[in-house]
Amino acid sequence: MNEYDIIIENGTIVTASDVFKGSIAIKDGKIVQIGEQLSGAERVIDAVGKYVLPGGIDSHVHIAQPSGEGIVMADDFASGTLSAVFGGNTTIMPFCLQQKGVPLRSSLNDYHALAKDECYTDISFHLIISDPTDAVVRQELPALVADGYTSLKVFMTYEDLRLSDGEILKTFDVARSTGATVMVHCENEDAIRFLIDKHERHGDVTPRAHASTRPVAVEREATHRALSLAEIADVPIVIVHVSNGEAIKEIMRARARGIKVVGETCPQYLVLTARDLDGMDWEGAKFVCSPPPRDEAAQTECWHGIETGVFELFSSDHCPFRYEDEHGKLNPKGKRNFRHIPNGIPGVETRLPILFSQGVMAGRIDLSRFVAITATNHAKTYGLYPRKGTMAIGSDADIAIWDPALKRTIRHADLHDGADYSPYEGMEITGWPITTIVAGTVMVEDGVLVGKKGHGKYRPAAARPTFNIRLGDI
Ligand code: DUC
Ligand code: ZN
Ligand code: ZN
Repeated sequence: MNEYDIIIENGTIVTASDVFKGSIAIKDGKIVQIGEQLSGAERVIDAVGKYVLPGGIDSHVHIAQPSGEGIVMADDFASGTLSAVFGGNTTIMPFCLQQKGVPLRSSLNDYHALAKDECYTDISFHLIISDPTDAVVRQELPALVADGYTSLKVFMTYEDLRLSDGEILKTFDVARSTGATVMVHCENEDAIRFLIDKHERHGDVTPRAHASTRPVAVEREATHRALSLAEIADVPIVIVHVSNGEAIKEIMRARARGIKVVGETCPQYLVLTARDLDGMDWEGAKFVCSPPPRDEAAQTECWHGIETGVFELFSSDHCPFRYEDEHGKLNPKGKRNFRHIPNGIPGVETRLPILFSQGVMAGRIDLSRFVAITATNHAKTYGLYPRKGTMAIGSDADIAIWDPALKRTIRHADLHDGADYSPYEGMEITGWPITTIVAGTVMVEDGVLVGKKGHGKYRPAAARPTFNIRLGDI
C-alpha cells in the first residue's frame, strides 16, 4: 500500500513567496508533503522542465447569469468550468444575482442547482446586491455571510442594477459589521445615460459608441466616489476591472489616505483597445465590455499597476455571449444599436496564458508575482486561504503544471467555452498550462481531459476576521 496517491517530481515549484526544485506528495485530495525527493506513490508525474504552480483562482467570472430579456449567457457551469480547467484554473468564483423582490437565498438555491454535479473546477459564489432593503441588509445578508457567502458586488451603473450612494453606504455598512468583502463596479450611470442619449440623437449607434459613451472620466469619477464612500463607512473594498491610469491614481490616492482598497484588472485592459470596437460588419460587438478597453497609454498604466502592486488581483471578468446568435451580441436590437449589445467578453481560459506570456515571459513580472495575482491573493481576499491559493501542507491539492516553452496561437476552435469567438483570436502565446489537478484529481493531463464532470465542488468562503485587516497589504 503506497503512502501517497500522487507525487509530482523534478519540477520547479512556485508559490507567491518561493521558487525551488522539489517534489509534492498528494493524499486524499490534499498536499501532505513537500520535499527534495519523495517516494511511495500510486502515481508519479514527472514535471522535469516544467513549473508547478497553485491552480489559478479566477475570482471574477459570470456563468448562467440572467442578462436581460432575450439574452442568454454562453456558458453554463459545465462549459464555464471546463474552459477554466483547460486554462490552468482550479477554482472560479461566479456571481449570484439578486433578483428584485426574490429572496437571495432562493436565487442561491437556483444557482446551486445549476452547478450541482456539473463542475470541473471548484467554485465559490459572490452575491450581486441589486436591492439592499432593510430586510436584506439586516437579516438576509448577515445570515448568508455566516453561511459562507462572504463577498458582495455592487454596481454604480446599469439602470436595473445601480445602487444610489445611500444604498451603497448601507451595503458597505453591513459588510463592515459582518466581515464581508464588497466589490464595486465603478462607472457613473447618469453620465453614461447622458452620453448615450447624445450619441443616439446624432445617429451614432455602432459598437464603437459603447467606448465613447463610457469614457475614462465616467470611471474615474465613480472610482473616486466609491473610495470616498468606503472612507465614510470605514470599510475595505475591491475596485474591480480597473481599465486606466486615472482610476489607478484614485486608488493610490485613497491608499495614501489610509483607505483599504484592493485593485483588480483584467486581460482586456492589457491587450485590447477601443479601436477593437471599430470592427467591420458589427464585429466590434465582440469587444463590448464595461469598462471598455482604452488605448495603448492606458495599457501601459495597467501593466505598471501590475508591476508595482496597485493591482493585487488579475481576473478574467469572463462574461460570455455568443456573437452570431439572436440571444447574444447580434440580438435583434443589438445588431442595430450598441446600447442593446450585451456587455461582456469570454476569457476564463486565456487569462493565465496571456499574463504568463506577456507578463512572465516578457520579463515584466516574476513567477511569484504571477502566482500571487492569479491565485494566492484571490484566496486571501475572498476567504478561501489557505485551503486554496497556495501549495502548503494541508492545502487542497489544486495544482497547474506549466510548460514554459509551449508556443500556441489562441484560436477559439481550441478553447472550451460556450461562446463562438475569442476576443484574443490570433494572439501568440509562449507558456501554457498542460496538466491541471483539482483537489488531488488530475482533470487535464498533457492537454487532454481525463477528469469527470461533477468532480468540482462548491466551497464556502470565510468572512474577514476583522475589518481592521489591511487588505492592501496581502
Ligand atoms: N461588469 C462586469 O463585471 N462584468 C461584465 C459586465 C459588467 O458590467
Ligand atoms: Zn462589473
Ligand atoms: Zn464582471
